Amino acid sequence: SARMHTTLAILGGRPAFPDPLHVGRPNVGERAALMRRFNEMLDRNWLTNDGPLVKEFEREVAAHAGVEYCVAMCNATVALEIAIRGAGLKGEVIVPSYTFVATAHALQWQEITPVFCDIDPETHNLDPNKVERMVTPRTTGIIGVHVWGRPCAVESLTEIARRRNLTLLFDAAHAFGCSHHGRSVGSFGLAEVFSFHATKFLNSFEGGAVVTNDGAFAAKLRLMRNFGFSGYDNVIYIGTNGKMTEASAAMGLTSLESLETFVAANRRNYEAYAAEIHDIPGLKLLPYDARERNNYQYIVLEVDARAYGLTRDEIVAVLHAENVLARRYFYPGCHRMEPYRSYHPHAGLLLPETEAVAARVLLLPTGTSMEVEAIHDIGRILRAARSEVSAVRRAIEVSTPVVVNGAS
Ligand code: T4K
Repeated sequence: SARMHTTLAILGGRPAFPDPLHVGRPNVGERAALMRRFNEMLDRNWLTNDGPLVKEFEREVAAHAGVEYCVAMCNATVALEIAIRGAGLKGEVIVPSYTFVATAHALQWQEITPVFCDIDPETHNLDPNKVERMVTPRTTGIIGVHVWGRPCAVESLTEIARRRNLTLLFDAAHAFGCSHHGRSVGSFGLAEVFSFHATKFLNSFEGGAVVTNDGAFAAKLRLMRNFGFSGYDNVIYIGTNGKMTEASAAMGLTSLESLETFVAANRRNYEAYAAEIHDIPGLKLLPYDARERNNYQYIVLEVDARAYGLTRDEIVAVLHAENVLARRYFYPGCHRMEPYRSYHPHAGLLLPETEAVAARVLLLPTGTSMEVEAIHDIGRILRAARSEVSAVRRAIEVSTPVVVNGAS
């Protein structure tokens, strides 16, 4: 771990950390178990196409999520695309803009219009009170996102979907291992989609899955994942290649065996950050509901620029100078990314809370590779920056070239 120097790096001191601390360092389980699975896989010479490790991983994920069916995929973006297509969504689908752009792209990729709905600033998730007014005659569905693994307003969305005859899916990319009112995320709506990307709580290098209790839907997705093949020569749907490899399933199964270790590390980090941050004016650590199961995978800080004295972006500059690579997820919101920005240039007018949250959030490094001592150092940096606000601001002003709109 790093020693703290008295001078902040942005003011000319040496960076607190010699090597970058990333948001999204993978959690890796037992290496020997992974290598054993790789060897067995190579001995079998069965590498993909619904192999035994993928089948085992699907059973395990379904059991963890408390659902009947799991269809593993190559990543969550393709899993979303296949679930959306399998559910027959078309026209318009209501989604938050405050999400990773993949949620919107999975729709637009198949010419379905994502209609961006504003969020509740407390939860960072779809505001159910604003969802219904986004419904038009072209609306066919709603995709709720459990941002940071904190479940969205499942009951209200379910009720709106039922009343307006809409299909409800959930992007649960962040929420493997989390619960809502004691029930595991995975069984809400028609289906939910997990991501097992390297940066996620549970990783399979790349990977994703659709989980559902609807057997016919699961069977359909299974065919669509494999080009629509039903048996050797018989194609009965349009399909794509969404298959998970055996190597990914080997990693996923190995990760599953260490889930408790991952949660414990994340939780320890979360508590260490909470202890550092609770008395710094202008900074708030987004809480997890202690009555639920959480994976504590994201350390989400909200900056009140007036109370702290520096803006979120200025704090990010301070941290980056120290080699703490804080991230601004999901700035600036999908509606400010292409092609959505060009299609709907005024979407922001309906998304005031999305814009406000995207302007004040930053994510800090956590996970099994993060040490508590480093979190103490980050706490000291955040306190030091607050006591030297004007010097920090001057340093940023002279070092940051004026960015001309449109120039890269
Ligand atoms: N829905 C939601 C709500 C999502 O958040 C995501 C993905 C999806 C859907 C789609 O799921 P997938 O199709 O990916 O399964 C990252 C991830 O690539 C992405 O999976 C994730 N959300 C998103 C929130 O974050 P980037 O572009 O920020 O990734 P990148 O390359 O900057 O990686 C983050 C940091 O992690 C790096 O700075 C370094 C570190 N890292 C990364 C990798 C891959 C490592 O240390 N080792 C590694 O192997 O999108």
